[in-house]
Amino acid sequence: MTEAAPAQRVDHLIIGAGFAGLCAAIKLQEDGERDFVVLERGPDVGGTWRDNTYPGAACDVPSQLYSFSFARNPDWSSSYSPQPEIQAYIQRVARRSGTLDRFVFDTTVEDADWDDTAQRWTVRTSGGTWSARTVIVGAGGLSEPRLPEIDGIDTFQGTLFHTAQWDHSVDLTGKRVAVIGTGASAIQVVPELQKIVAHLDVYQRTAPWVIPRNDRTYGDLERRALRYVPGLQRLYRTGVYLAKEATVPAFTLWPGISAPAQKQALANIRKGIKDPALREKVTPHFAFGCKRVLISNDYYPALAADNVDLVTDPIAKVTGSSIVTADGTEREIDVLVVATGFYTTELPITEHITGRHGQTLAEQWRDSGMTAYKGTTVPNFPNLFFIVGPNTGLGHSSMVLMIESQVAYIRDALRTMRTGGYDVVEVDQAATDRYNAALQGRMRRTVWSAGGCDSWYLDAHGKNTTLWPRSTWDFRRRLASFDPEAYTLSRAARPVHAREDVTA
Ligand code: N01
Repeated sequence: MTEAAPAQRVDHLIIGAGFAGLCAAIKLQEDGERDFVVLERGPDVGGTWRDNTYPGAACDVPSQLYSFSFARNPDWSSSYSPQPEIQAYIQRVARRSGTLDRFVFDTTVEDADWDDTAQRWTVRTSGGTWSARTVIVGAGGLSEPRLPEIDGIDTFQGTLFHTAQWDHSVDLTGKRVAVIGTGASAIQVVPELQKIVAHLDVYQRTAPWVIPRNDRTYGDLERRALRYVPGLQRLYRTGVYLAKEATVPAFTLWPGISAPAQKQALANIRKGIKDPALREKVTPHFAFGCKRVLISNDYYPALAADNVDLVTDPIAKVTGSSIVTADGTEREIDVLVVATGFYTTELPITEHITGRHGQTLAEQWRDSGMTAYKGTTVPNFPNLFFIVGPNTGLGHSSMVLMIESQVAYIRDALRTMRTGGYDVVEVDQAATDRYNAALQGRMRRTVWSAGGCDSWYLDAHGKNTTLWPRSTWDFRRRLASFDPEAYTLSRAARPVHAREDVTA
């Protein structure tokens, strides 16, 4: 029997090389840290923007907000960037940051266990074992595709793939294709498929709210101005940021104020679809904003096209070559595209992270649902930090803003450990409970909870464990500096409650 190779030791181990992991790597390096590694299961940086390559994939958040504040991009081609541009941006930032030599690609984290004796994490991966003092999880909130559980789907003999795992080797031209789902991914891919397939069936379970896209191409002059006029891009970005933040109360306090936007969405239906029966089918029956508000100019016209059917009868089963709906209708297809979203409230990675008492994160969260302190730290999981953790998602703006806030907080935590000579930092249960009680109290009033819909924001108990119910500015303020009074910090031998002894 061959002996297992010894674990490679690092100070910090980052999981994931998307916006989150990359931001953490860049900022750790800025702080003078070099003893860290970024493990990435894919072959490149980019995360969700590397994976989602379906036709039409683009950002539904304005481009100006979809970049790091420390690496603004004057070169976006339009106000909503297509996926290839975002992926190229992430690659460029990674290359220029000088951190890429710390990235290990094609390496999947299999298990991460806290070793209370060594006071370190043991991280087993497809490429060997690592021992790290701290682990930063930037594995993404929308990174695990969810396949629908439909009777017979595993017997389908044609080609089947998820939008996040697009099979570019399949030529869809002239094929009979079905798309299951009508969320953000579906409404982007449907218009592209409609142009090339022989026939498209779109299976809708719940009609989404869709407002016009209002996209605009940036001219050469405009791009030059953004690049060379001092302060212009910052000003533009601030304007877009404030416009987005102004919509927060419509989601969190007074849903009534989104009435004009809802009117716009209804007008969008009338503009795109002439057939009254089809208009009725696509008209949502829940409050505007309860599910993610989608933006598109070409989704409704695509549904109205002669080669497209919108199917609203529930799917009964999938056969070897068709989809059968509850009314008994059988529709033959060659290719089945599932646009059914992601695991969001039961993140698969949590089954593989084991804390102080031998319990996995998934086990700890089984009854409570995902809960963390400031979306970042979890009791019983020392020296573990989440980026895009529980209740850090947004219904209105760019996740990059949240990522930067969390990374600032983590940096300050590490700085506190460094300067105070602490080996272990662990958030207190009481602080976590207080934080989440306030957060969930706030959540009750939001349109996501009270708007009469089911969505990926809610877990199996109907609890919203994914979104942040305030402004991004508020989140940033709360995470601006590490708050040791919510933690127990300890040196190798004796635990010290932060309140007793914090010099940082
Ligand atoms: O996934 P979704 P998505 N049978 O969960 C339906 C981000 N994103 O990939 O509404 C039949 O929103 C489901 O129906 P219902 C963005 O944050 C961003 O589209 O649950 N149907 C729904 O219609 C977004 O919110 C961009 O009744 C089934 C759809 O599948 C998030 O990713 C672009 C079903 C799933 O919609 C997820 O979007 C794309 C079943 N068994 C995505 N199961 C940007 O532009 C599910 N559905 C930045």
